[in-house]
Amino acid sequence: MKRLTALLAAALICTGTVLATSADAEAVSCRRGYFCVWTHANFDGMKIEHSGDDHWWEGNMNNQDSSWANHGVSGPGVKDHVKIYDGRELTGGVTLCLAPGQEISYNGGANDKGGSHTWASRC
Ligand SMILES: [Ca+2]
Repeated sequence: MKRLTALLAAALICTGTVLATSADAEAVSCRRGYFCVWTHANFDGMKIEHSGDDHWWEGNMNNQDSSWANHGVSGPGVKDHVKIYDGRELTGGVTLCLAPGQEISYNGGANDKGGSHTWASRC
């Protein structure tokens, strides 16, 4: 049953990715207006929700991030993209940049690398 649920969740996530440009089609559990990070792929494990910047990810998320969702709300002049940096204090280069509505279930290049993030106007 757990496997079936996981498959179903994966299918929903795929659908959500396709429809990511429309704000009402968000599939993963992450509050509107928030950037969410999970310690495991496929939006599993521990989750942290951020409404603002965090330039110092705590030890239980630092270099543990494996999936990400940007549920930021767009608007004129709003910083609705999220840049994740390799190191804390926005150092070490950007490992990922998420557009509003974007959900990433896994990324090998960015996996377990993040140390801080900031909202930005663009990638
Ligand atoms: Ca991880």
